[in-house]
Amino acid sequence: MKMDPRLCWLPFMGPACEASDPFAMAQAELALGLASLEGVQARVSLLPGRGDGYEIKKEQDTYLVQGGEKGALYGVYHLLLSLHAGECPLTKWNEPAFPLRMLNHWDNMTGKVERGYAGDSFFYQDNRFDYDPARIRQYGRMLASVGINAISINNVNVHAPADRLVTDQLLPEVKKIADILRPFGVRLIIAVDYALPVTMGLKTADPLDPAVQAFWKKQCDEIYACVPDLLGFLVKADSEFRPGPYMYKRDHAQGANMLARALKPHRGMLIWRCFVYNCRQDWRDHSIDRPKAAYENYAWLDGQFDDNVILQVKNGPYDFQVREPVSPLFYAMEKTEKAIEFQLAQEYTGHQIDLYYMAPMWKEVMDDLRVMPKHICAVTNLGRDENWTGHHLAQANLYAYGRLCWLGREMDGKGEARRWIALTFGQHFPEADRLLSMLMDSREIYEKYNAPLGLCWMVTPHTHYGPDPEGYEFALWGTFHRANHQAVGIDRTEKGTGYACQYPEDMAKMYQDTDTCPEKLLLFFHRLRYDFKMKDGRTLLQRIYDDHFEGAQGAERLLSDWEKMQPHLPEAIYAHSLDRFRRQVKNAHDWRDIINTYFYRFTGIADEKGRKIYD
Ligand code: GCW
Repeated sequence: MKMDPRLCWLPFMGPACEASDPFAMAQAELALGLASLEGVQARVSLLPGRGDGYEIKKEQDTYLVQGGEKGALYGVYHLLLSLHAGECPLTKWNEPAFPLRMLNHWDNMTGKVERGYAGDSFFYQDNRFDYDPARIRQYGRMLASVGINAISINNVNVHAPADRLVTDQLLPEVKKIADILRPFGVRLIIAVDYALPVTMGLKTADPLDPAVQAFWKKQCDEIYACVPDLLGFLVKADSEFRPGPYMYKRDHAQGANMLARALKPHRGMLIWRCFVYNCRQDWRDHSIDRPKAAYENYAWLDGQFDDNVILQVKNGPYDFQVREPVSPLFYAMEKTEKAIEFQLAQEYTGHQIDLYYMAPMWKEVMDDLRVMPKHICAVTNLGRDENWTGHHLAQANLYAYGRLCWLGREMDGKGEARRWIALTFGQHFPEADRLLSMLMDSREIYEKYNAPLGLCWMVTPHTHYGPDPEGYEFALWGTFHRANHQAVGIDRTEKGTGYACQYPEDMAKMYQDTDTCPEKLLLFFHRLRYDFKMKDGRTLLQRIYDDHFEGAQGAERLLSDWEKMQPHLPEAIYAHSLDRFRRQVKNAHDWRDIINTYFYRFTGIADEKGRKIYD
């Protein structure tokens, strides 16, 4: 049996409507949505100039959705989703926590998605646009239903021919996508290649060169003539072999402002990623420490960026690892607008094979942030697969991410998971509680069988699935743990690399002291002996063993829980995810055995509980 291609948390609506603008879409979607709800009456009206906000009242027997240009549409989805989830839809005036609520596609025009685990791109194939407009509309609906309002449509690693998306060669195609998504309130962003002027015939891409400035100005004039509401550009510069201003001995404010000035007359934004680090590091050299890189490259530039520049910073200082502290850049650069970047694509969190519900992690990040970045972004987990996300349950991450964008700190990950289950599997799904526990436990389970206590990077190089404790240890990416027979980890205190000192003083103090450093981050900040005593009296080594046995058991439990749900699930969904849970168990066993053996071989110390650790 094939899965329904529209399968998502809006299964009750059928194909998405076509309409000229978000308010017309709100009216059309409301009419369509009401057809699936017997006896419900509702109207939607526009409050001009009120943007993304909305409220929902009830007058006699009729729900009244009132909202701004996009708000009316968000309000309609709020009404429909609430009713389908069995919740009261009434709400007072409601506005999103972040003005820009973005997704980044890492889609290449070949059709391959970098770090994509849900099939090929649904925009491109064979180096050209190739999509089903109905599916793009359905995508627009999914985005609007949770309030996401901007997407970048190509990989930040811009490979030809995607570098031409900003030229007349491909702009007409970009326009078509923009036209489909505009009525859903979704604006496009294009990832640009900093070296484009050179590819197109100039001698240089130096941001201070007048010819380069004129080039981008002309390009922007052309772009905005074609797509007048393009949100702007996204740039990965001087990172992992991408070109950038450093090639011309210019700093990143000079580099970013040049593009920002070309965009400015069109009210375009320049989104500049801060994922800049030395990716050719020698393991013998202890003087550089990769997590320090973003702060070192950017903090000193505070106040120098134009007002239409947004710095996009990954949530942690490394790279979407299972457990990292919040990037210190979020506590610096007060005068600079920032966006926080998460990764829904499960690059380091199980490839959408292993179950990993992210909302609890986002919640921790939000709690640790003192000042909220102004905007929010995430790398998508989407592809051409019929269920959009590879693992059907990974859809919960896209849904919850939208809710995070809307609610910010107020988002309740458990409540959103419950709501997603009700919408996807029905309000009266008898296994809702079991599924909810599976989602809520999934992060801890995964973390336990992965690299211990914030150590990071014990993953198979390149693919990033499965364990390989020394896979990166002598490689050039700057991701070392330096385990030996006595100790493991990098000392990142002031006595070590000094990374911890990039935080505000009180936080630096907390992280530097093993008594106050959160246990889950101990090996991120400290180099510890295996006999280090944890708070509960266990040794570090025993804690590592215990976590790995428990994590693997957790994965087995997820599988058996899923098996118990079989009678209540559509066969195709059951079978599809069953296969993933089986693969997850195998993965968890590999992690458990390889990590435990790795440390056992160094220490020669057996598990206190006598469980099997291989020689
Ligand atoms: O985590 C790394 C990924 C790269 C990615 C890069 C980035 C798009 O392994 O595939 O490139 O991050 O964020 O730019």
